Amino acid sequence: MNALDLAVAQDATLAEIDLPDSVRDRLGAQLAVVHDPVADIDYSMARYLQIFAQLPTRTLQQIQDFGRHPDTPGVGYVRNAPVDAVLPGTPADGGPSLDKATFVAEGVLLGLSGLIGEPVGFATEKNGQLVHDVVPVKGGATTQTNQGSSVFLNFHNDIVHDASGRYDLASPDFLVLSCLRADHEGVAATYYADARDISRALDPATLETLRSPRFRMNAPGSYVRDVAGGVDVLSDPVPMIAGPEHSPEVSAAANGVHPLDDAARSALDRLQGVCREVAHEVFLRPGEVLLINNRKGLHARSRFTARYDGRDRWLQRAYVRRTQWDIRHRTTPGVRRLH
Ligand SMILES: O=C(O)CCC(=O)C(=O)O
Ligand SMILES: [Fe+2]
Repeated sequence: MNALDLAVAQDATLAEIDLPDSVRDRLGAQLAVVHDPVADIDYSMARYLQIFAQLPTRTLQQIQDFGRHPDTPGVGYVRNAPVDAVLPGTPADGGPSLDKATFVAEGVLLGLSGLIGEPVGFATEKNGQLVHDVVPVKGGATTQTNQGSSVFLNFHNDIVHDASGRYDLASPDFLVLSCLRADHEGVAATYYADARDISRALDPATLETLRSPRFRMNAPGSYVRDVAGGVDVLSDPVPMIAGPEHSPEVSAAANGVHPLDDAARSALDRLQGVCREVAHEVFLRPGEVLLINNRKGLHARSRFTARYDGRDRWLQRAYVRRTQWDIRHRTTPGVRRLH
């Protein structure tokens, strides 16, 4: 079903983390008795830290290294995490689910998030929630958003509109995607293209163009729709790839990148092509989690068929910052973690 012919995983940019059954069961038993974590999130994060501290030391280190070092992989694939004993229907309309009786999935999502940074919410994304439901939504099936299903969601990173004119500054350092339910056919793939692999695969002239400030990012679809009345809000001209050759940062808006000239337009097309060539491909299943570095690489999603029958694909997502200090100008008074 999948039309993409993608390279086999290159281990330097993908970290594979398999939890032993005994660890899964121990985590699952402890997470099953934690109530809705969002009600007292700082307490819950402390509790999750205690629980996840029981991971095998090397696994714990691998996840911490993923969060703290520039030279570690851009994507981490965690398998065999515990799941909720009973899973209600996939929420409609982008969530949230009101029927979840246990919070094991939330614990896995936020517990892993806490090992690499701090989960944060953005007022213009999923109402500022800390736990996002990524589910297909009928009205959004063909959009370049997390609601889509019938179109390929192009390689992008999750950016945040900011009054500074730079949308990469306030954006999450990481996103964590945890699978609660796969799509009906099991064909939905998530892709990750690391900027190091992208840079190696590009010809020098294209790379130089992508490294020059000849692109304007459109603000996220939710911002354009809910705040800007449907009118595009473009960033200042920025490069798409920046930083030292050994640790490049890449940024591409899902809601459209506006190239400033013809060379920039071709470079942008080439970037999407190269991403497909170098990307890691993951078919997320329940109990599997992707830790995605939102600066080291771009992610994408294949098409899949949604039925809107309460059994569609369901991911939970968290946005994670290493620190909230640099985005304190956006803080909502009295509501910590909301920007
Ligand atoms: O559905 C996926 O696999 C990825 C969706 C996505 O890009 C996101 O949630 O930010
Ligand atoms: Fe995304």
